[in-house]
Amino acid sequence: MQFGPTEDRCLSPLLLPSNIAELLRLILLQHRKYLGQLIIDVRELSSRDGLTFKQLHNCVCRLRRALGGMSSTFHIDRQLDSLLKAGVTTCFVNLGSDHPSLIEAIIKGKRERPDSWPRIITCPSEITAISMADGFARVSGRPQAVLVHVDVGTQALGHGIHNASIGRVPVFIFAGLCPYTESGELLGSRTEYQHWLQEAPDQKAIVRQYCRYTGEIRTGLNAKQTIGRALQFANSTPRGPVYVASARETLAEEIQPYSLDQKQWVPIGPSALPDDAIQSISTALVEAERPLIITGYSGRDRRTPEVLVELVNLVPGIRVHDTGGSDMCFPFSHPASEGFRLGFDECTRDADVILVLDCDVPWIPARNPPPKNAKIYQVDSDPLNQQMPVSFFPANGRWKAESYTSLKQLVAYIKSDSSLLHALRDSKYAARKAAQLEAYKARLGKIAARCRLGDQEALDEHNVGHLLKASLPSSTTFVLESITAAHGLSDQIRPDRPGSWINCGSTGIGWSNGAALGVKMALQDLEGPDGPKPSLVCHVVGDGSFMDAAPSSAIWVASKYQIPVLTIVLNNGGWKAPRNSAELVYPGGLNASAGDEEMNLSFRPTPNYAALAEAAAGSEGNWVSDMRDGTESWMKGVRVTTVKEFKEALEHATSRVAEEGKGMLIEVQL
Ligand SMILES: Cc1ncc(C[n+]2csc(CCOP(=O)(O)OP(=O)(O)O)c2C)c(N)n1
Ligand SMILES: [Mg+2]
Repeated sequence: MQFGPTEDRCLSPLLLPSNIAELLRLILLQHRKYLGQLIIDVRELSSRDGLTFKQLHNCVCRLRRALGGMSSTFHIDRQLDSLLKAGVTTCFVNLGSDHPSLIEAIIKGKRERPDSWPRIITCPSEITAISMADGFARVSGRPQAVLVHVDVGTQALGHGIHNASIGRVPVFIFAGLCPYTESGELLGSRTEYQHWLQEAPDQKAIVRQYCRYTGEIRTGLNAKQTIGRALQFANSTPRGPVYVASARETLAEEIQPYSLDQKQWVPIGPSALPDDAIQSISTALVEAERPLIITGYSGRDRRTPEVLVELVNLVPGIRVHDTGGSDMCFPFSHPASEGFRLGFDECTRDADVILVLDCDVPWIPARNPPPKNAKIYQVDSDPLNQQMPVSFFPANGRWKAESYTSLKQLVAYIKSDSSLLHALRDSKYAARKAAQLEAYKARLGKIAARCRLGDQEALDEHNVGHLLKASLPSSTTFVLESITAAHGLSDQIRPDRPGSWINCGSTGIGWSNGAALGVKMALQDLEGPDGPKPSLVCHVVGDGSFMDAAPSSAIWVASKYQIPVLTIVLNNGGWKAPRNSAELVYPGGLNASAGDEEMNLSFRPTPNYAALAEAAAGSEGNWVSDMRDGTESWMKGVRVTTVKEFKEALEHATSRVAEEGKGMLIEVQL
């Protein structure tokens, strides 16, 4: 064996067995192009039995050090670097035996460049990790990274991946793959029992049908390109989750540092309506007798509600109905607002022209279909609902275009078309506007009448919504997962400000436990240390939803990383939604006379959610029911049953959460 002068010094004391020799030969072959003058005859290496893996590993490490002149670097290190350059600032991690190189890289990054290294958030449950990344992206528009452990961690993402996919949220997910070498052939090779047990035949298939892209990094040499491509898919409409996997040997591979020009790795730019579509939609809306716009996700782009208002103001009488409740798409305070109903509202029944704007389910065909002769136009980033096998909504015209760009086009066209402007001067438009205002006032009156606000009144979604609106600052951001209480809460909270109302928009319950934290983190980033006063995040969640997705994991994360959120748990004794579903299919069936217990919908006796929050956050166990007890635990849990108690709790919450930056959970017993 011959080495150059430096290497020789490092390796000469070693005696190596032949199997190590083979391993070294492979490593050196891998790096031959960097070594130049290095000449090796591995067959000359001596053999010695009984060398432990650790000793073997030490040999390899010494050899690596001997090759230090290569200035190589763990590719995983570059991978995190690549994410950073692509705008990923936070990694939500649930680590395992596939991640040693990642852990090394995390330590290295934290030590060497603590100020420019991604925040790494430890998430005891994967559903917390993906939901936090989901909530973060709904505010920032940027995907964050979720790192999970092989097949089991991928499966534990559970319904979080459905939520990101249906809810059109970009999330970058990375999972390790089992090592593909068994006997120490490469660094990263199998070292533990589970490495034989965690190799699913096709790990990516677990999530493929929910992802915009699934890929594998097979060599560190193009890791950045694979990540760049995945992020392009995540960020191109319809946005959604992407999944990249890589085996341990690949993650341990050493490569020459390289970088990509991020400016050349951009997603697809916004798409606009063609001229004929602009003309058809504009003309149809102006000429309609009962025009209706139905939306679901358009408010995700915070600029869109304002343009939608502009369009509606141009054509008096248009009504706007929000079906998804995913974002604040149109301000509730505008008389054209029909409010939020999950696909079921009577306003669809008499419309003669409908513009469906970024919406998956504009109506329920069996319950509130529009008239057969209604003219329907659809503008959506995914007009065919590509991942939904059955979705037969009719439309006279469909375009794959962005709602913000399209609305701007429609507004500009109407403003510049003299015949449309002339038509709009007809007195019927002013009359429609006046009638709309009257109908709106009558509706507000009905909504107000539903509240019972006496001190000793019991709580329901109406007075809870009313008190939230009345007591919390107007800058509050609501993150809601309130299921059967959602409509009532929306009527009372009446969201107006873009971004102030964030609802899942998909269906896997428990999303909000992590999402509310992600929302808060993203808002804090936007606000910055010298920015405006931090806005309060109020998380309102049904008891069933809360329990479904590792609440203790989310609360622990909130407490560890000091992410202050006000959580309101609506304790109505369990699930109400399945009762409604049963009644829709079997009105007057057995369900009509059955109690919750008989239907297996009851959580009674219910958990003590207030105590659960304190326990999960790690307080000392001195839980005291008086919320003003002055204890110093970061998380405070209280239970309320009357209007008076809830009012007092909210008063306390405003200073505790918004000003002191501490956590609080109010369990509302309905
Ligand atoms: C992961 C998941 N499991 C089950 C369901 C079915 N599901 C929809 S709503 C609901 C009840 C939610 O309970 P809660 O949050 O208490 O709301 P409530 O029905 O009481 O208003 C259930 C079980 C679902 N959508 N997602
Ligand atoms: Mg419930």
